[in-house]
Amino acid sequence: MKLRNAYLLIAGLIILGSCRNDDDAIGEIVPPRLLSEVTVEDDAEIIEFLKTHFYNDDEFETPPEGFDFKIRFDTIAGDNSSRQSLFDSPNLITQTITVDSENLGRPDDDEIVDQTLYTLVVRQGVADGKPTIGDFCILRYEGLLLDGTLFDASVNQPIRFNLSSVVQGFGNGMKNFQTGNGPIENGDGTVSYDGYGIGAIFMPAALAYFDSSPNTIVPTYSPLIFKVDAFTYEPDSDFDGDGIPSILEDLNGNGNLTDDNTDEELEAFTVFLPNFNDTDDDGDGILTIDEIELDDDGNFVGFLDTDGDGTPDHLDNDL
Ligand SMILES: [Ca+2]
Ligand SMILES: [Ca+2]
Ligand SMILES: [Ca+2]
Ligand SMILES: [Ca+2]
Repeated sequence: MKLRNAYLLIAGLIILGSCRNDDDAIGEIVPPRLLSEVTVEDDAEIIEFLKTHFYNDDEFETPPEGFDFKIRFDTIAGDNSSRQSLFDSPNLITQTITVDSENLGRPDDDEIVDQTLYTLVVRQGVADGKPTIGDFCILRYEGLLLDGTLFDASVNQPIRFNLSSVVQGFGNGMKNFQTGNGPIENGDGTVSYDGYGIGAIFMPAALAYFDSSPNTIVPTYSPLIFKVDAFTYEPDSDFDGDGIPSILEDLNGNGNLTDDNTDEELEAFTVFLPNFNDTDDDGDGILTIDEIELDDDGNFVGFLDTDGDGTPDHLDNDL
């Protein structure tokens, strides 16, 4: 699995030409592209795909015997001319997510651009609740380019993802899915799930790999599709074990845990640890778990504000 954190992108990275066009000279350096420009292009490509394709909704509505509950996309044409497009499907959810070029390793571009994320929920899961980007989720996935090329997939067994260690569009798409029941032991060492959420997430490059590539198949600046099966999730996951459910460490509530780093200045010459991955969020030498309120079982109860200045103790390093 090569999904990666956007915050790991290196500023000023020079991308060698991927030679997708015949007139690209070998070794030619492709200048970095602007977030604003890529956004418009990607959204147009995704909408084009959504308007010209349909999925096997008939099979999901009346499952034929032996149906594998996999989504299949096809072009609206010929015998399929009357099929409802993905774009017109009542199962398509759109979300707006604001992306700062700084988080793509481009602070000098100084751009803040809204992205549209499209999630097709083909079947909702039977379990209550939906994962957040602050949770671990057990799932299965396939990553595709818009032309249908498979570039990545989980194989065989379900995989467990921290939804903030994967590309931003993935975690934010997963939060639209109710999950299912399981794990159910199959008796041969494998497990399965039933009643889980099924769908696909369509994301612009700015919510995926932007100017980098997870492998040689994915060109830079590619919009992507992930087909997903949302098996189950772990509510109130705590990625750094500091006692705070990770979703509560998205301080600016923007669907991105990687851009909240309270002690960023202190970490300027060391390791940059966003709060969801930092056990001492304010860098005052006192662990966060010792600056919050927990019950006798160690479960999160709430924040403390000892000096009453409106900043909770774990984010207040002059306390
Ligand atoms: Ca955030
Ligand atoms: Ca930090
Ligand atoms: Ca933390
Ligand atoms: Ca602290």
